[in-house]
Amino acid sequence: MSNGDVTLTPKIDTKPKLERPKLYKVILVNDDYTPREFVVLVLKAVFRMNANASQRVMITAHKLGTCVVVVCARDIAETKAKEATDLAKEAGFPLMFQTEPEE
Ligand code: TYC
Repeated sequence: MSNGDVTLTPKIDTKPKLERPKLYKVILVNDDYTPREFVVLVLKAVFRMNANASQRVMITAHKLGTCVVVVCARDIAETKAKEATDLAKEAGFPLMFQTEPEE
C-alpha cells in the first residue's frame, strides 16, 4: 500500500433493507338485519368517525356490499374489526367487519 498504488474497495451496502410493514383494510360488510342506525353508531364509537363519514360508509356498504372503513397497521385493524363485530354480536346483530392486506 505504500508503493503508490491505489486500492479500490468495492462499496458494499451493508444496511439491511427494512420492508415497510403491510397496511390492512378494515372492511364493513352489508347484511339484511342490522339496522342502519346501529351501523352508524358502531362506526362512530369504534372508529371515531363523525356523523357524515359514518353515514356515507354505511350507505356505501348497504348499496355495494362492502366499504373500506380505514387503512392502518395490522394489529390495529384486527383489534378494531373484532371490537366492532363483538359490539354488534352483543346487541344481537350479525354485523361484520373484516380485515385484509392492501396490495
Ligand atoms: N342493510 C342493512 C339494512 O337495510 C343496513 C346495513 C348497512 C347493514 C351496512 C350492514 O354494513 C352494513 N338494515
